[in-house]
Amino acid sequence: MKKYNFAKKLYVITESAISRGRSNEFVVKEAIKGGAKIIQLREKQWDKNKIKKEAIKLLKICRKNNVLFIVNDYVDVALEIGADGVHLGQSDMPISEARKICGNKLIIGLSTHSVEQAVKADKEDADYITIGPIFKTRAKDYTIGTEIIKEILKKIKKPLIAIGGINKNKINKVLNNGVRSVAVISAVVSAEDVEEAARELSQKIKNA
Ligand code: TZP
Ligand code: MG
Repeated sequence: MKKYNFAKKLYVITESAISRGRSNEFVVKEAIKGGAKIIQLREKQWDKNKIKKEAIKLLKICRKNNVLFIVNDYVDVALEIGADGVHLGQSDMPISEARKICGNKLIIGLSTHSVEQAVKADKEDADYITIGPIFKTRAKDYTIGTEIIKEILKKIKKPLIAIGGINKNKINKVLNNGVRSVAVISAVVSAEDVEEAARELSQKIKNA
């Protein structure tokens, strides 16, 4: 497993369709200026070839800035381009299979949506776990709330990252429940001032 300290990091995920017509490259550069420390390329509507080309560009930006770069869904793309990691969901290939393919070359993140899933993920070979959607988000049709965070933190050892509907007004609610890192899409990529939005969130994470 690659060593990385996930504590107190702002994790920004791309979604070009809600980035106000700005490129992922632009958004990622601005987010990094504002303090984002982990970037994930996540474009659910794109084919693998387009994702690979984009991943190569974003990886370059992340490398220059000493920022972690994760590819959503595609273990093979992440490996081929030399990304830092891959992020998988509950319906993607099992973590054990992904680990067989990538060995220790990639960080593996896993999305979870309940205490049970998070506890199970903690026993598997994932390097970090996301939990969400905490608040209402356009991406999902349910929410799990903030209380679950405390319960999960008591039961797991791996780094936990909260996601889903988190913005500058709500971030303290998740940080107050003990989570140390936060992942966002719209709060940063859809912001008029991407850099400033990332800075405000990063500051709140640092101060927590
Ligand atoms: N997984 C759980 S919620 C979510 C994902 C990918 C979407 C988060 O987007 P936003 O805009 O930060 O609510
Ligand atoms: Mg997936």
